[in-house]
Amino acid sequence: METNPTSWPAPLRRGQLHDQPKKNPSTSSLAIKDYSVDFISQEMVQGRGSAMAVAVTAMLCMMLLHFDMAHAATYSVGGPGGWTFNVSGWPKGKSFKAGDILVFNYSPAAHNVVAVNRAGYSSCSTPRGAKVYTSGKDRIKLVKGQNFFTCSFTGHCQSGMKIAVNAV
Ligand SMILES: [Cu+2]
Repeated sequence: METNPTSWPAPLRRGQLHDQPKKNPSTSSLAIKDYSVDFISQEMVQGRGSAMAVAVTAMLCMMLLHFDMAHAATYSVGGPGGWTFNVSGWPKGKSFKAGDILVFNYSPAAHNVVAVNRAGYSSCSTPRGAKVYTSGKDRIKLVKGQNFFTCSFTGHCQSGMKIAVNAV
């Protein structure tokens, strides 16, 4: 064997890694251990350590973002068109959670937002004591279950200016 006891175990270069255990079978476990330490240090030198740090940071950001989204989402009712006629199909296909915010954008001269119950939604009537919003940029937090909103300007609800949103 050509092992030199005075120089071994010395840090291995990458080219030597596979050969060393075969050359010295009696100390192969020690050689492999040395290999591992050397391998990690080379990874750090080659920048893979920083790549890992970037990956971990990215994952943490995604988790935070995900948490924030799960916490509360904000929706503009009606999309770019805002709160207007024939908006009743807007909630379809979307999933809402309690605590999500609906933003109603509209001209206060032309419309309003009324939080109604199921009967008010169905018959386009305004229950006594219903909360009426008139800012034109109302932000309304969804409660768990069904949330119903209409516009109480004459004929508007009948023209599809109403939404039913189920929040889980
Ligand atoms: Cu209206």
